Amino acid sequence: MKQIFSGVQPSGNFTLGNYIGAMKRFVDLQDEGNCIYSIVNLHSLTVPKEASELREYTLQLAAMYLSIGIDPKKSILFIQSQVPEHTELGWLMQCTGYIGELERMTQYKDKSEGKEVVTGGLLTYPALMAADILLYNATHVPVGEDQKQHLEFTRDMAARFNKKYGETFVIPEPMIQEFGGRIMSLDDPTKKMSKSSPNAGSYIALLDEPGVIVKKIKRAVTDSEGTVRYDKENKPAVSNLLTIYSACSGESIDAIVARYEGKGYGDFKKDLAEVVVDALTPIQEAYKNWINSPELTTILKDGAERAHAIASATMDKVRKNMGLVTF
Ligand code: AQP
Repeated sequence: MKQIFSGVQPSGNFTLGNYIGAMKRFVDLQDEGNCIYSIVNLHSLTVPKEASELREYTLQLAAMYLSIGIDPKKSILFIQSQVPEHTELGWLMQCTGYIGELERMTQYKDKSEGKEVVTGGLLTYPALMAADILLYNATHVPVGEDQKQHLEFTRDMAARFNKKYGETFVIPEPMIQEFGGRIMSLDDPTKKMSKSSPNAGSYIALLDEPGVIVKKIKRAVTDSEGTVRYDKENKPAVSNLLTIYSACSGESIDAIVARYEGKGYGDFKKDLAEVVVDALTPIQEAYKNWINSPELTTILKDGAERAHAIASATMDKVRKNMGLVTF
């Protein structure tokens, strides 16, 4: 049986990139194994936030998980900071990893570039992520392509720890989709679609109104060729739009390309907007109910208890193997 773990940061504006690259898949995986999904609020602190903002985004993400179809009867849904073993193992992972390894992470380089102030947490983020995954003996971790390097780091940490202290951790496998593993910005197909982008036109937020989605897709960059075809290298913008179309409609790229033969980008974009709106409307409807539901906190409390039971058993083993005295 697969043991599946993944997390999303509550940094607001969850995007179509988060959804297509990772969250959409979380739903189907509920029938393939034991799923544990986290709202990784401690990771969000690597870029400083207002307390009120973090609180709001945390509950929004919980509502979003439930709105896309995460079933709390099948899966464990919890807030990372409510299970203190994450920070404890996070520290032990910092002491297992090397500074050089952390400094090589492209996400650290990208997010620290040009910043006046960079938190220590931004550098050690992958150690906390390794802890998140290893605490639950995860065999599989569904993530977008941008997390591939962090997953490699997690695997290295698990192997290094096992070698030094004896068999303790399961070595997890990344689950990265070939199509949709990296959804690109609408205004620049060389950058990934990111919820913290200062330009709201570069991403589609899952809660964007239909009119906003239509506008954003209309303004999305394409190229001067005028032909709808998939060619990631020479036509990255159009290929990205085709990937979004395919992920939202369930149709193959070939079938979509065939439909737009001889037609221009205008028709394609108009239909794409419709397809995206159709995919997001049921999520947005469900969200309106979940965000105001008193059940939300009950689900998160129950999730934290169930997560804690697994995490504390792992930590007992870790402390014993590492020589951290317990009485
Ligand atoms: N553009 C993307 N394409 C495919 N997958 C993506 N993911 C993120 N962006 C894309 C995947 O979404 C999951 C949750 O991401 P996260 O919230 O943990 O943070 P992130 O990877 O740093 O994503 P963002 O949207 O860019 O957030 P900010 O702007 O806050 O840093 C992950 O599995 C991720 O791979």
